[in-house]
Amino acid sequence: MFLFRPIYNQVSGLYYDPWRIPDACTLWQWKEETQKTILEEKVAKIKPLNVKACDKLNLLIIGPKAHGKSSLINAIASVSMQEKTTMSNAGSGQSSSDNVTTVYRRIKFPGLFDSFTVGDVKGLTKEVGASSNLLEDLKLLIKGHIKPGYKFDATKPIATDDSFYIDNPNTAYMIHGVIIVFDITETYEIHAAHLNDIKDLTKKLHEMNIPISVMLTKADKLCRRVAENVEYIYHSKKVLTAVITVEKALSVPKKNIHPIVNFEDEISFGWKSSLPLLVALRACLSMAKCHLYNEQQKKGNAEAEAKSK
Ligand SMILES: Nc1nc2c(ncn2[C@@H]2O[C@H](COP(=O)(O)OP(=O)(O)OP(=O)(O)O)[C@@H](O)[C@H]2O)c(=O)[nH]1
Ligand SMILES: [Mg+2]
Repeated sequence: MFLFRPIYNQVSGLYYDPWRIPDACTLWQWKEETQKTILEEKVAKIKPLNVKACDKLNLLIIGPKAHGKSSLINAIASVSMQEKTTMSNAGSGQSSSDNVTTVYRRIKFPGLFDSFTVGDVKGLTKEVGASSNLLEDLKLLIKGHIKPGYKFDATKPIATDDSFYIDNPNTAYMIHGVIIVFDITETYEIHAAHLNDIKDLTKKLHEMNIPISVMLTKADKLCRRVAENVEYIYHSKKVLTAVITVEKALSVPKKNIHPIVNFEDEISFGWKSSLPLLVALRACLSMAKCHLYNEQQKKGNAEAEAKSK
């Protein structure tokens, strides 16, 4: 065994021991029961602590175009419905000239996931400065100032007299957690325009204390061992290298960076392919829940202080 491990580590493209144990609370096993527990007991049950004030946790998905944002939404919807579902148009992957998604959509999932929503927005582009108006819109959207249905305009950010602009948003309109979606096969050389845009946004998110997670899509395309068997995702050397690269480039802690596989092209999906996604989703939702609670506490304290004056 002692000799076997180093040889295995050297020749297989994998680490014998996983570089991440995805669920620290239980004995992690790639089993259907694990998927069922995380799905039904963890992800489906997570909800805001004060449901009267805000009954859903709002996540927002941002990232470069064609990196898999809409496919991720479809994968979440499919898991929620327990059957292959399409909620957001995903591209064919053949052309990268146009964004498929251009309108802000807030998706409520039919099925098990009724305690959270996911926002789908236009993707960031590689032309330097081209996303500056989109970034301004996203900052306002995160604060709850933009209604779903708004069509992004590359030439200008939303005006305060726009019919999709909300003057005084409440916590139910705000974003409680942001997921940066990034194609793992593009992490070796992150495009400078993407890096600048994402850094600009994450700086703002840090100021607002909004939790940030990164989901690295297309792990199956990066590593053939993951394509063979998704169980290798937490053993793959290539996947770990990508996670570390992103940690350094985006200054997001490693624990908040999750490799996943969307199953857009698959006709059906099994419990196994959805497991990394569920692990990632659970982590994002529990951070969003804490953030919303803290915001509500702050708001409550500020109101009490104002009354006492
Ligand atoms: N192999 C593989 N392909 C994926 C994965 N995720 C997405 N894709 C493919 O990547 C392409 C782009 O995906 P989309 O979901 O349309 O990307 P998007 O980020 O929504 O793109 P825009 O709306 O244009 O910004 C599609 O062909 C998907 O099938 C994945 O995990 N593995
Ligand atoms: Mg899209």
